Amino acid sequence: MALIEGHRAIDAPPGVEIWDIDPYDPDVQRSPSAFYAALRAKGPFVYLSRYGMLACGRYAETREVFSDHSRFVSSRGVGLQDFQLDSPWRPPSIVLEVDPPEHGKARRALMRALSPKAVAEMRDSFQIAADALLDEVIETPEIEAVSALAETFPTTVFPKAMGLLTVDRQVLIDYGSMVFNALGPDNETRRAAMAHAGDIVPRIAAQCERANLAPNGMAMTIYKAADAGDITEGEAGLLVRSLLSAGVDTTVTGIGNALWCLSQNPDQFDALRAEPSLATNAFEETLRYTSPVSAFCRTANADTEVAGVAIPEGAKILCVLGAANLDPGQWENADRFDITRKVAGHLALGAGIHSCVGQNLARAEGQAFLSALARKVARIEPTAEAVWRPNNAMHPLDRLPLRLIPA
Ligand code: OVM
Repeated sequence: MALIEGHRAIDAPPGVEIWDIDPYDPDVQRSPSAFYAALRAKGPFVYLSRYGMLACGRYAETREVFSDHSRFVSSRGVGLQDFQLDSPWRPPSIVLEVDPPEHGKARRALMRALSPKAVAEMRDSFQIAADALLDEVIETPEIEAVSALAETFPTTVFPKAMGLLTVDRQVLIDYGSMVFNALGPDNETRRAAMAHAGDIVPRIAAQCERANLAPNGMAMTIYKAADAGDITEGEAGLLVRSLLSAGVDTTVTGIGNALWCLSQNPDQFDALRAEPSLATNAFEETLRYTSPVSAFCRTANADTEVAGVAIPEGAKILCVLGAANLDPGQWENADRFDITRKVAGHLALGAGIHSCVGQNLARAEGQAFLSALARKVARIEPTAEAVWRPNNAMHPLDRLPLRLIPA
């Protein structure tokens, strides 16, 4: 049995085009739209010969595979490794990398911590922080917006919302990079992210401990579920680890990508300025248009079929959310960034039982940030080309040079 990147290579199913592209090639990752379009054009699935696996990028099949948790499981890993055949770099997440029925208990504990009510209580402080950050940044009109805004805002508000007492912003960002890049093959990008594991992993573990959490933060709500007997103390620690894994790089990327979208589409920024309440939908459209989480895998747990394609047990399927979110069969003027469009149904936050459990919190951050931007900035001008950062599961910016003209 041939293992490739920790999973069993399947043969190409009949009728599926064989494609030798590497979706994890840094050039593809920096500018993925041609890959997305070709993937959709080739059929409901392609066979990635380099990895002995399938990929999908049309909306219907991507949604079907991604949300059918009984046929396409998460417990065998949502990256290239099959956890039945190869051991992951860290103990598996008890919410991301697990199936029902175990999944439900962890998911419910997180849902309570991240409830609409809990998020609503944070909104005013997010808005104050966003307004203050923009007031400060706008003093120096020429900025590199990834570090000045996209990284700064979430790493200011998220640790406070969680109640982290010992915060190191860079450790949070670097750990997120490890978690997402680990989902790809053992390439240069993954190795670079993993190089710092020795320092970062123990520091993240410390940040997850009860003793290092404020009594009134969202993270402590998880430990309260342990006190109530709903989960164990060890499970509480792992769920706080999930919050730190999924809560920082995702929102950093969402906010950076929103700034990129608005800087590239001044008419849309004008529309936002004219109606700051469009901030919520502008953030949502950014999610559709740029898919901060660009692709996760599922694993077929038994022989099955989708769109007439035979999928064997053990097959890894790369679900390219970024391609589905730009499918012209699903979206009118799919490749236009339009902050007024009906954007419901996009797959940027997943679909089904594993859909992003932090989405209320992420949206609250995005909305506060874009609302501040709409009120405090008159114009956003690119001062140099944006540079995208290769990543094995996300589509983040590396550098975004901008000039912000005050309102
Ligand atoms: C986790 C987690 C959850 C969602 C995304 C993610 C790959 C990690 O539970 O650790 O990033």
